[in-house]
Amino acid sequence: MMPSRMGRFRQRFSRLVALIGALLLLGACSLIGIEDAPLTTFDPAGPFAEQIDGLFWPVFWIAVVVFILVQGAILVAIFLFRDREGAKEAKQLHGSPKLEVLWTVVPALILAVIAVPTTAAVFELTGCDSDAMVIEVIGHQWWFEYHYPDAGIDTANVMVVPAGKEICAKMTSEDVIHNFWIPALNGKRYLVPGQTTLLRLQADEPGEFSGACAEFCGLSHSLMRARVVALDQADYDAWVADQQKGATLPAEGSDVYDGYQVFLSKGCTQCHTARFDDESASQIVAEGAFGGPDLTHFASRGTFAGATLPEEGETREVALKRWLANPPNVKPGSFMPNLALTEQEIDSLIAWLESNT
Ligand code: HEC
Ligand SMILES: [Cu+2]
Repeated sequence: MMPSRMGRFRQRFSRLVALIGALLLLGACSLIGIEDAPLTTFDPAGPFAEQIDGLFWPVFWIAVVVFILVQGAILVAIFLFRDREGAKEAKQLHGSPKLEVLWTVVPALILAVIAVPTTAAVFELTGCDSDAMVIEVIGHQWWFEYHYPDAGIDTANVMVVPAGKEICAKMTSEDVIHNFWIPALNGKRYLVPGQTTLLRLQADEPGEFSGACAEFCGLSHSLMRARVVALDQADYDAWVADQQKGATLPAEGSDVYDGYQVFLSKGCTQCHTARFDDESASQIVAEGAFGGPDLTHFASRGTFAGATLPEEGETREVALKRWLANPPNVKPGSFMPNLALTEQEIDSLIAWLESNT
């Protein structure tokens, strides 16, 4: 006999539900399979991320218990009171004040208990210790700038920190709202134009930690990433000493010198600062003026263009060629324009940029 229209609909519907269920299950498995998930929150590397992790698990297990109790009660009710031959009619009732009070009060109590450590954590994670080391974080479309007020360092894309020390990130934005997020070190926090927001960060051990802008901020939002590199104290001190120096002014006649000349003549200095050991040669973009990353120590940074380049498997040279040839092609909407450089100019520029260690 052909199944009725209703029967066919039911069959299709239950197949669809099964398919969606299977896809969700597979999706969950694939997350478990990612060994090297750079934005995982389950791999805290310091006390602040640990505090969040420490909140997540108890709340998760409370939710699991509630889920099992509620789903179990539904299954038991379905089984015990199913329609079958000779079953008595169940007791018919309307409302049960006792039960209703119970299932209102119990969840309210659970939520109240969870709210206490959660609310405390929200304040603790965003208020800095008074002796923490300050790094100013400035959001730009689409890269993060880092300013070290005590050391007088200005850098971009890679925030270098001493391991085992608390950092107080004092954050703001030059354009739209951004959000700074390094999952291994703390939760997310907004960067708001005209305001200063605080976020404490600490990595217990030396290492590299990935992050991203976590608030939609325009065309290349997905290409606004961040990286924190934690060094032990001696390496950190050496890094600071290095960054405080100016770049070496290239000697005339070298390939590096040609690149430096391109930098001077192609309008790069309108947006990019480069400080030199001979200070009279330094090209400085005024603080607060529109511009791009400081290029004085460009080659000391493991990544550039909003911590997106070079891509995996790509050399710095290839990535730089792509970038200098047409920035908006690499990052849609980029405020670094296509400057119509020749291949020769690009090669020279790369030689100069990569000499700025
Ligand atoms: C109108 C301003 C402007 C001009 C002119 C300009 N740039 Fe840029 N540049 C930027 C901005 C903004 C960024 C950051 C783009 C991003 O990551 O989204 C950038 C990024 C870069 C980067 C990557 C730096 C890093 O650490 O991420 C390099 C290298 C660079 N520019 C070199 C040059 C050179 C060389 C010239 C001249 C040929 C030049 N720029 C001209 C605005 C400019
Ligand atoms: Cu952003």
